[in-house]
Amino acid sequence: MSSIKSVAVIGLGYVGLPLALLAARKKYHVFGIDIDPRKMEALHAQTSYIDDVTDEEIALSEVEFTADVSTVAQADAVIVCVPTPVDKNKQPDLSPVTGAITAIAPHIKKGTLVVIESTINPGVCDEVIIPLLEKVSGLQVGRDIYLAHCPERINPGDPQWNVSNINRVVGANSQPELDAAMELYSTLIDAEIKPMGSLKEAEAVKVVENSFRDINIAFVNELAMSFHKLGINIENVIDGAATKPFAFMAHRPGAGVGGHCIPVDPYYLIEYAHSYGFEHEFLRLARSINESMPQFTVDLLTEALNELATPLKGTKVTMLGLSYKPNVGDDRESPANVIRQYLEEAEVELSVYDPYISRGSTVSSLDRALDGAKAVVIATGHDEFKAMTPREFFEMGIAVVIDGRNIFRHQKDEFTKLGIVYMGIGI
Ligand code: SAJ
Repeated sequence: MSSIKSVAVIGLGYVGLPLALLAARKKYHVFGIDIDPRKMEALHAQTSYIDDVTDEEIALSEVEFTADVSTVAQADAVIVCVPTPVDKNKQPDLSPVTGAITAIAPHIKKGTLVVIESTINPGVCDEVIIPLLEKVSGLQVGRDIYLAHCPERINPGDPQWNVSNINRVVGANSQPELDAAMELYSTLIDAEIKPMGSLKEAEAVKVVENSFRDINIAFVNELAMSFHKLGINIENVIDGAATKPFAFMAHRPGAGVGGHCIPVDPYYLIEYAHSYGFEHEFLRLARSINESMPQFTVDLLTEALNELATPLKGTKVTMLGLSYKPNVGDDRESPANVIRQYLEEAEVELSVYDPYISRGSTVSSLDRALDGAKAVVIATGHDEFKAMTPREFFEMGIAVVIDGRNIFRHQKDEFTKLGIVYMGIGI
């Protein structure tokens, strides 16, 4: 394997674009490839479409942005960063990955290192990617071309952790392939690069770390629904448990689990193990608990309006937030979309506002969103919402606040004193 001087990054989303820019800063000759014409148009206009990437970074970068996949022929390494969503039946959808492999395979040259960063379940490299790569390229993986897996770990909106400083794992099926990938990533990432024993081990790391998060969130969500009936404040209890300096990791209850990773990755492992005859009952149960939280949130609204002898139907309700996490504009798998669907089915008079997602909002400001509303459902904990006070809700005539992210957990009594029916998730 010749030393790597040029890198092609396929897929310029929240994973691939920061990676391409990083590789260019590390003085690799970088081709940034994406088939989406809108991305190409934005990049050539030096305009960022990723929250964590500035226009200036694009303008200053040496990356050659192109939609022409054949440019991979000029690259010593090709890194695949395309999405791996699940379909509506929660089945893993590998078509973006197989599409990318099919597109690059006819053009990659002998000696190329191919790295998959997309999140894939154990077995996809061995059972899907290698056969496809060899069939379409006519080259033999492990001999003519090398394959490694380095699962992405981007955390959108995180001010501390970014593509350059997050520890990574790298897996391959032979020492020369592992060495080549370790050499590449050790020049890109200023953090620990841990070699894994195989492609499968590296694939398993990502789905395990994100399933770990999903089951821990499900744990506190189940406690929240239990404690709602028991009259115990789950957030205070978690604060108490978190004083234990070891063997406890605080997670927080909420209106549900969204995003591109956490609600998706467990299904990769669930489905793969199922195909080999093992049922991940625990992972499935955690998924079903987390997927029940939007309904629990709407049930709280019904319960609160009942206290005012007010039906859901016809009531002016404002949902604040569409994004799956605070202070970013990303509603993929967002629980807010499920809450919205339930509220529309209940025929409430619905306003929706998310400062980061105008396309899904029905109004363009917080004031307009709250104007005339009787009830508010907080689905995302954006800072703009947190900045409000109970008195402001009162002065706007709001009678019910359902706090799906417990952002006002410390002002619960203040709401009550103002005569507002306030309910959070387990508090
Ligand atoms: N959530 C809870 N309770 C929690 C934590 C999260 O309900 O205690 C919800 C959030 O509201 C959100 C969803 O879960 O809807 C996912 O939240 P997240 O903080 O995990 O956000 P992500 O999807 O951006 O997760 C990323 C992941 N990074 C990668 O997969 C590469 C995840 O592995 C990280 O653990 C996470 O960032 C992080 O630590 O912030």
